[in-house]
Amino acid sequence: YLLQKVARSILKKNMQPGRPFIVAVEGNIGSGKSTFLEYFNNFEGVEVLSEPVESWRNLNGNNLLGLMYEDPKKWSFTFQSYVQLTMLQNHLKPTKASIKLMERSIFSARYCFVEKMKRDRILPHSSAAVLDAWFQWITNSMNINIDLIVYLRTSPEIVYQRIMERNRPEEKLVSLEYIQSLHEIHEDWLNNKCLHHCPAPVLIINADLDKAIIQREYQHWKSAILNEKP
Ligand code: DCP
Repeated sequence: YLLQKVARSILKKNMQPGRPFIVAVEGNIGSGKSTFLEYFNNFEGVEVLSEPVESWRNLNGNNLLGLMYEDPKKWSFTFQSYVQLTMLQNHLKPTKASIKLMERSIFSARYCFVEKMKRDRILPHSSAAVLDAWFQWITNSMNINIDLIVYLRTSPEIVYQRIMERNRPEEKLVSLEYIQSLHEIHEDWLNNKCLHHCPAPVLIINADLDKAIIQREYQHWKSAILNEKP
């Protein structure tokens, strides 16, 4: 009877027994989130959920990412509404793996990108209020658990260079100013902790390091990221 009572109270607190350890990887555009995920995808018991950029580029033939960069005032609300939906789908996706590794989260969509669009008045108050109402309802009424945030911390100049080199057609319109300001917002949220609520402890990794040597850094933090017991 006592065991049943404990189990019930655990379930009530959304701490489902046996649920995976959930890690969200965050960082500026071009900070190396995909490379990080590729590295950790090789370990047993890890399920990687990449960001659904491809579906943002093709929703029934509509390139929402491209539209958002071409005419931000017209399309940012549409784009961020869809991002919020696809992020929620990733958060709620069941897994049998013991570690669920997610690229970004519903939180960075709201606290970094929507935040930036609000500050720049790209999103009018009315549209931001609708996105916020959805965000508040989702995060208050659903199990959006995150156990660890890995923050790939970079310098804006370095990621800007990488973005220019990878040459995604939609991102041709991204400016260094935009990247600098997104950097400050990530910093305030995850490093200075003075902006919005932080949903999990944060592990900061120096992601300015070159692709060839950053694996050493990943190796160094592997046991913390994969929640391995000593
Ligand atoms: N984006 C956005 N709003 C969001 C999430 C992403 O405008 N809520 C945009 C910014 C980029 C593209 O989507 O143009 C992908 O951004 P990410 O930083 O999420 O992914 P990257 O592919 O840049 O990651 P990395 O290079 O770190 O692997």
